[in-house]
Amino acid sequence: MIRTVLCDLLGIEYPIIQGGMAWVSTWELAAAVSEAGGLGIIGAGNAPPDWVRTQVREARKRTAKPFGVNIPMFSPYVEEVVDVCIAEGVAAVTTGAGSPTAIMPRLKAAGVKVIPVLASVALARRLERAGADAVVAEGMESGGHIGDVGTLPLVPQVVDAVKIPVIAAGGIADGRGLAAALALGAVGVQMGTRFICTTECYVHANYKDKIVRANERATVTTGHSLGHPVRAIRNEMTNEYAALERRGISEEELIQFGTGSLRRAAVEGDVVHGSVMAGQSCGLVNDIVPAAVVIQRVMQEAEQTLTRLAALCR
Ligand code: TUI
Repeated sequence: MIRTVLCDLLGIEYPIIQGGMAWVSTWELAAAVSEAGGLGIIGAGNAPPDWVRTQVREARKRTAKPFGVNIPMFSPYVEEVVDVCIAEGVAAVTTGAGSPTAIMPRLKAAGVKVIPVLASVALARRLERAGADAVVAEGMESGGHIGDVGTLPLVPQVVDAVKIPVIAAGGIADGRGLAAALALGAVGVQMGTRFICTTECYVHANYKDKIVRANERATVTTGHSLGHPVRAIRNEMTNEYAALERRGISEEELIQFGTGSLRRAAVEGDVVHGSVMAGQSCGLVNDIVPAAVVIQRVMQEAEQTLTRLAALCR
C-alpha cells in the first residue's frame, strides 16, 4: 500500500489529486474522486461566486470526504470565490495561471490548505516563502494553459528547491506515471486528462470521445504569441488559431477568437470549432470508467511497478 505525506496533509487515502478544470470538473467529478479516496477539485474557471457556492454544496451532499476548489488567477471573481471557499469550509484551494500570493494570507488564516499549480522553480520558491502548504509542479505535457518545461526535468528541480511537498503533474495517466513521480521525489500526482474520461465527469460525450480516440501526437500548443501557450487536441479550431498567429493578427483579435472556445467544446460538444484542452497523456486514455476504477487501477499498477523496480536492485 502506497501512502505518502500528501495523504496526511489532506486527509485522503491515496496520493492522487484531480486537476481542477474549468467547464469540466464540476461537483459530480470532484465528489466521485474524493469519495474514491483521492482529492476531487471543482474547477471554478471564470464562474461567479454563486455558482461556486452551489457546486461546493452539491459536492458536500455527495461526500463527507475532503475536496477542493481550483481558482485560475485570471478569473474576474478571485476574491469573491476565495470568500466562498472560506465560508463553506473547503479543505483545499489549488490555483493556476499566475501567482496566488495576494489570496494566500486569507485562505491560510481560515485553515484552507493552499496548493498552487506552477511551472517554474522560481515561483515554487516564492510561494513556499509565502506559506504554500504544497505545490503542484506541472510540466508542459499537461493540457490547457502550460509552462515550457517538461515534467521529467521540472519535478526534481522543484523538489530540490523547496521543503514543502511537491505533487507532479503533466503526462501522468496511469500507475507507471505515479511510480515515476515518486521516483522523482514527488509525494503524489495530479491528473486531469485521465479524469475527464470517467463516467462521473459532466463534460460533453464528444469531448471524452475525442480523448479516447487520440494518440500521443494528437495535441498541439497555440497562444505562444500571447505568452500564454495552451495545449489542446488538434482540430479546425487549433489550425485556424495557429494560422491567425502566423498571420500576426492583433492580440485583441486573437483573444476574441479564443474566448468561449473551451465552453463550446466542453458544454456544447463542438469538438471541431471548440477547444478540446487535453494533455499528451491522451494516448494513454482508452476508456471511460468510474473515477474509483481509475484510482484503483493507478494504485495497483504503481505498486506493481515499484515492486518490479525494487527487484532490479541486487
Ligand atoms: O492553470 C492551468 N491550466 C489551465 S487554466 C485554463 S482556463 C483557460 N481558458 C482559456 C484559455 C486559457 C486558459 C486551462 N488550463 N494550469 C496551471 C498552470 N499554471 N500551468 C502553468 C501555470 C502558471 C504559469 C505562470 C502558473 C504561474 C505562472 O506565473 C507567472 C507569474 O505570475 O509568475
